[in-house]
Order: sequence, then structure tokens, then C-alpha cells
Amino acid sequence: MKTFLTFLVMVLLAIGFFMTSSSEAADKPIVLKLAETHPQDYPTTKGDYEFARLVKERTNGRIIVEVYHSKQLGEERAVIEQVQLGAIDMTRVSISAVSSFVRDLDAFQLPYLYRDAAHMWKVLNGPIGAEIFKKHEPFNFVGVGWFEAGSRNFYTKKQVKTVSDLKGMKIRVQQAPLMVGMVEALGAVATPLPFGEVYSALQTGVVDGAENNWPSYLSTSHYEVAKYLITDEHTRIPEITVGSKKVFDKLSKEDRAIILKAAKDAVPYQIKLWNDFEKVAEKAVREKGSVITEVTPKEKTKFMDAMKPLYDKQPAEILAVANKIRNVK
Ligand code: GTR
Repeated sequence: MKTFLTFLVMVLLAIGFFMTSSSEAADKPIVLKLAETHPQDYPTTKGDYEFARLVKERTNGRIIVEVYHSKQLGEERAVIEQVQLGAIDMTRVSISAVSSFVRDLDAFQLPYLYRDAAHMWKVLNGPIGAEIFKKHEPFNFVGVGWFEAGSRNFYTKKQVKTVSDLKGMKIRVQQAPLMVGMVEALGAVATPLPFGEVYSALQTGVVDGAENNWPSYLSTSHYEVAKYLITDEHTRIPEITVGSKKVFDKLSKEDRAIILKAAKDAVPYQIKLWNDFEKVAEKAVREKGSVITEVTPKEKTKFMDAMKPLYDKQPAEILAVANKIRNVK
């Protein structure tokens, strides 16, 4: 009898132990690390936080997206490699940064491709956008969501008034073959560098200029070391949140859907912040002494014409997608 009682107590204890540990496991949230290059108060980072808030709310805290802003986890290229390996769960980057892995993205970042932001969003939210998300999977990525990033302008240490003024200038570009090709099409010397190295490259004269949107021109303080900006608006490059396929494959179908939906629902908030900050940034750099050259429509046409050799070099599949994009009305 005594042995039986001891046995019973042990069984009950064991059941108790397993119940606690399994419920503890169930209580422990799934933590997904998201890497972001921008500072905490930048519109894109705030968009990441909104995405994280929605994921937490909709999973009752079962899934937590932790945002690591300000390059805490590294520069974009290194981070993307880590996402591919599954060491970092997600990252918000420019599609340029991913395009050296997913080359099909080139069709989405060609110069003078979209008529305006509304056109770009129609493309991203439609079947063409869904298709390119699918094309991330063979490279071990999951397309999670898009964010707004406005349009990009050249800014230089010496004033550029016409497209031909760019000839021979050393221009920093993102580490992406298409961006190298774009600057070369203009007769300039492309210098691919990580984002965080651009300020000192401009300061020390390693490069004569760079290109980015108004918010980044301000937040990086590049305006201090390259005070001439020309409003040529050569590209409109969406931001993307990419996930690690290795990590996403371990999530349930339902959780994946919640995450993707949260990324979509965070977009209007991010666009609103973006549009407001774009104006603030433009005003701020003007006040801080940047010299802004407004391109005339005629000069803009010259910029567009100068990009033609870049289009001519693109593979037929890229041009086919670019044409589909142009035809979205
Ligand atoms: C910014 C973008 C960053 C980064 C950067 C760059 O506009 O938000 O993710 O790609 O440009 O030029 O490297």
C-alpha cells in the first residue's frame, strides 16, 4: 500500500511538472527580432513599431516583434544575409538592398518607372506586388510588407544644375547592381557603400555626392557635407520588410497570416508619417543652408533620356515586368 501511495504521489508530481512546464512553454511568447537601419523616431521605424503593436495585440501577446533600430544589428546587406540564414527573423530595408539577392526586384526600382506614389502603391497592393513577394521564397526570404520611401534626388558637394554636370562625379549608391548601372548611365562613377559610411565618405571626399529621399538626407546629416541637392526625383524605391523563410516556416499558417495582415495594416500610418516628415525634412534642410536646384521639366526629360542605356541593358523578364507596372492605371 505504502509503495502504491509513493508511486501515486510520484505520478501526480510528474503530471504536475509536465503540466506546468508545458503551460509555461505555451505562455512564453514567440519573439521575432526585426532589424532597422534608421533611428527610433524615423517614420519607417515608427511604422515598424506600429506593425509590432498590431502583431502583439492580435496574438494576445503570443508573438512579440522586437524592433532593433539604428543599425544595432548591422548594416542592411549584412542583416539581409543573416535573415537569409535565419539568424535574424525580419528586417525592414530598401528593396535596393534585397535586389542583389532577388534580382527580379530590379523591375520595381528602375528610374522614372512610376508616375507617382499612388501608381506605385497600386502596383504593390495588386497582383504584381503579390507575385514579387512569392519570388522571395526561393532565396529563403518571405515578403512581409511594403512601406513608403518617397522619391530620391542627387545631392553633391559641388552644384549640379544639369544631368551632364554629373559626368565624372563619384556618387555613392546602395550596394545593388542596378544602382551602379543607373549612375554609370549618367556618366558618373558609382561607388557602392553601406549607408552608415556615406557621411564620412562625403566629408573626406571619397565620394562627391550621393542620392536619397528628403527624410534620409536630413536624418543622416548628409546635408552638412553635401549641400547641393537637385530635385531630379530619379527613383521611387519602396521599403520592404522581409522575413526569414526558415523562421516563418516554423510558424502556424494562422500566425503567418496575422503577421502579414498586421504589416499591411501598418501601412496607412507609415504613409501619413512619411508624407508629413518629407515636408518637414525638406523645409529643415533648406533652413540649414542646403542649396536646392529645382529641375525644369525640360531638364527632367534629359535625366529620363540619359537612363535609356540602363533600360537597354535589362533582361527581357525585367523589362516585361516593368512594362506591366507602367500599364497599371
Ligand atoms: C534609405 C532607406 C534605407 C537605406 C538607405 C541607403 O532611403 O530607407 O533603408 O537603404 O536609403 O541609401 O542605403
